[in-house]
Amino acid sequence: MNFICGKYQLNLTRPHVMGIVNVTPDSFSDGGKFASTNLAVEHALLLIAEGADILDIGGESTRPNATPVSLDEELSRVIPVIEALSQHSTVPISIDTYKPEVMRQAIAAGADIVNDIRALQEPNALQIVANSNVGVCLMHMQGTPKTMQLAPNYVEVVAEVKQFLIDRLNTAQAHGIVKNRILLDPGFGFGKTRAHNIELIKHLNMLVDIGQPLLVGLSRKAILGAIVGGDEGQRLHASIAASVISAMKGAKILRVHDVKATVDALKVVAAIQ
Ligand code: 9MG
Repeated sequence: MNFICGKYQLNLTRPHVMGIVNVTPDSFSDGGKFASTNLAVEHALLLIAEGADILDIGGESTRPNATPVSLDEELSRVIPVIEALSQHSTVPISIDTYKPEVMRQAIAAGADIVNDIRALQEPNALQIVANSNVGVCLMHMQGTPKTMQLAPNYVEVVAEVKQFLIDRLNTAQAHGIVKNRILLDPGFGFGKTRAHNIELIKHLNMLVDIGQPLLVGLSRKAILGAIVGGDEGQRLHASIAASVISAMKGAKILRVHDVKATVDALKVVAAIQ
């Protein structure tokens, strides 16, 4: 199973690790834009050294209840990081955004993948990706980050998420984005209760059956905190368990904060598989 993204072609026979690089004021430095760009690039290069197969660069928090940032602010956070990384990175660079203009400028700056929590539903997003050679991750979300955890509601969560992903896959293909450029993602924690998330992990095979590579992001998420307790910094072991279970159930890309630990855990999965 090959995933084509920009100048890269990833063979997803073994599970791959996407390392998270948040370029938000709380994640790096309070020493201004230049300092936070440098720290983000340094962090990204460390994740590559730890074995990351992909870097995911994000300038706006997508946590529940997060306040949106302006287009200009997001651009000023992520574009310098992508420009710098595109000179040095040996792995594909993903831009985590739902804003079409950020997609456009990130692709021009050297991004290889668009990771879109809104699955290219914003006006013009489909065209921007279609008119490029980047890969794309289409994610399911009910609501928006501001509202999504207020009252998530499904009759049959797995079937509904699956149908949404199939619809977005078909729409992307109809706009000229070929299948081997597309990843699908159930969007753990995005408009889902604990029960919904568990149901989705349990039945991940139903989403694997769509036939596209699945990306899973459970790293340090509240669902894991609800199971093991503790704050975000205390969810490493639970995150590793979640990555291992997801990979064993067929996920091909794991989006994580803790790259080295996940890479080691996934080597064990690959050896068994
Ligand atoms: C940006 N972001 C935060 N969580 C995510 C997840 O689970 N999947 C994807 N694709 N992106 C995410």
